[in-house]
Amino acid sequence: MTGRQLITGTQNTWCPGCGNFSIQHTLKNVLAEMEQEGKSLDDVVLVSGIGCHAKIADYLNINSFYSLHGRTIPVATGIKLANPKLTVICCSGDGDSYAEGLDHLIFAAKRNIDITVLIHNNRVYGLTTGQYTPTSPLGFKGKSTPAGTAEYPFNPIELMLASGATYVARGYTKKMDLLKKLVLEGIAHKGFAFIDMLQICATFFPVADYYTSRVYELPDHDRTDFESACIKAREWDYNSDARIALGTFFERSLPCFDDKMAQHEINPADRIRAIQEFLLTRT
Ligand SMILES: Cc1ncc(C[n+]2csc(CCOP(=O)(O)OP(=O)(O)O)c2C)c(N)n1
Ligand SMILES: [Mg+2]
Repeated sequence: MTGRQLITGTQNTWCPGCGNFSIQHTLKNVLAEMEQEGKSLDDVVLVSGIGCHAKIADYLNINSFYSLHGRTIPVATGIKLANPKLTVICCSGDGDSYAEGLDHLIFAAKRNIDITVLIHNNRVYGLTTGQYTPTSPLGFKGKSTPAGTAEYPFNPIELMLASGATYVARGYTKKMDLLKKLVLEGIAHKGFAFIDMLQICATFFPVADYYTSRVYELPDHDRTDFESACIKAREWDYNSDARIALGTFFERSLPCFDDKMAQHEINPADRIRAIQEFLLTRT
């Protein structure tokens, strides 16, 4: 199907001013560009978790799988392994993949599965009305922490570098041109691509002024230099008042998990025989 209307007619329930609108329109533009360059959108799958971010699966007219909270990445991994020719994009939340699904994020990076993970990082549980997440700043006052969190946030860029991700970037929803460039790069990257997208939650964490006054694009950064990526990643720790670097921190080329698994492919009849033998030896 070509030239399709990419935004669905489903009633949109995001709050006015929500950063998810920028992400939706960025993805729309990315998909349109991919199609113009000859890619069939029938070969693209979007996987979402559960949260405000996840509603994007209802609002974009492409193949999608609305999964469980915290299970975006294992579903995406299964889809990629079952049909490696698909382009698999995850739209996940900071609650979704930095809290309940964190182990999946780390292992997907470690395996270098060829999927693109976009984190709608509004630094709060939006859908469940404002509880803190692993990236909420120290002292964040929300529904579950009325006196402010007693925990420091972690730094997902640093975490992904340490976990072996082969493409690591950070975008911001109010810099849509850069966001589009990063998403296109992440999808083109062969291997695990991770993009932390700083996003405003208009209702529970409306910090546009904070971000807008601090963000800058990484100038003359050598993305193949791991040490320099780590230094840049530590510049802003998701809590300090430092400037916030946007762009690609790191990229390298390594063999992908899905390619390696495809080499172990066995034919379906042999697979069923192996399963039956396995079960018979255990009864
Ligand atoms: C297995 C499971 N655990 C917890 C929940 C409750 N729950 C639904 S959405 C959500 C938080 C969503 O936060 P985030 O992933 O940051 O998405 P946002 O709403 O901020 O976009 C939680 C805890 C659930 N639905 N399922
Ligand atoms: Mg969130």
